[in-house]
Amino acid sequence: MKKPIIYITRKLPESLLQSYKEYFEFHMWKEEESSVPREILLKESKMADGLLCMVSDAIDAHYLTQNSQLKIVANNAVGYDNIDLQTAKKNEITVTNTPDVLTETTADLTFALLMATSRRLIEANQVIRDNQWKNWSPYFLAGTDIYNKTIGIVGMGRIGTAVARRAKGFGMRILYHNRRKNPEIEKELQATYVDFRTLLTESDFVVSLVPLTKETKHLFNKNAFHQMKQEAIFINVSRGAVVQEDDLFEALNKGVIRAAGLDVFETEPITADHPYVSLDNVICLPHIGSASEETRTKMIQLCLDNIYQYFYGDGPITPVF
Ligand code: 8YV
Repeated sequence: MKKPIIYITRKLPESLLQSYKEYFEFHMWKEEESSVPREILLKESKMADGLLCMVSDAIDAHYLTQNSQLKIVANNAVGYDNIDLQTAKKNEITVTNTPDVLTETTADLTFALLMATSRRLIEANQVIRDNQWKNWSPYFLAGTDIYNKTIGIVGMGRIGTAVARRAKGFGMRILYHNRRKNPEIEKELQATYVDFRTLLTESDFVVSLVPLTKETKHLFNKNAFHQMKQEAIFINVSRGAVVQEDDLFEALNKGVIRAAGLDVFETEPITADHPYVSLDNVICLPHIGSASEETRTKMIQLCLDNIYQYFYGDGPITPVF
């Protein structure tokens, strides 16, 4: 069998590709700091049998129609809203993602944002850097507690469950809203299923872990923020577009809610002139939910294993469909 050609949209460590080289011919975007431009992606993919891509690559209907010869698209992410699944199906292109391997790492980052927003860690660090630690006063940089508070998790999938386990360890009351109830989690973590409105009104921390779909686009809008407690902290580690960004800006700016910790944005990357950056009560991170060295390596390995199993094994390990 002729070696299948795999196009990879970012520069990956050669060491990870090494053991697959006897099975595949890899073509890879070689620049460390940039993503492959659209026109090059379209051109390079033309001769490929498989694609290993990132969440910021738009694998839309146009791309998949132009490259209908592809057999597999391996997305280096658990989310796959960047891929037009309908067109992939129509062209019989298999799509895979990277569930499980990133669950705990992303839950850690969720909690890091929760702690950093509630205890104002970034502001506090800045005080030292600006040489502004002048004295001690009782409410200097006082944040708000996590212990004994209510967390409301919207999207109780793998990552939501891992966040709930951490919340239990922190002595929090756990509410969740999901497409389906999860009786096991309710039993294990004493989590309570509630409707979306109850979750918004009763939670001190509202955490978004929902995938981006037609139903969840702009789910967190003016109406939602106005239902939250004035002391509520909003955390988003799923997709930027589940939030109506102008509404969140207004809610934070006018004190409708207390603070927000955001790892994702509707259009990425954002720059320092994004309105959020002007606010002290927001922490913005550059989409690093799964960014630990160990997890990023596992994700790439899973993509490569999916591609290997598709061409040489019993089929991909983690297919989306
Ligand atoms: C990205 C993510 O994969 O898995 C997801 O859905 O959003 C992240 O883990 C990561 O930013 C690399 O593209």
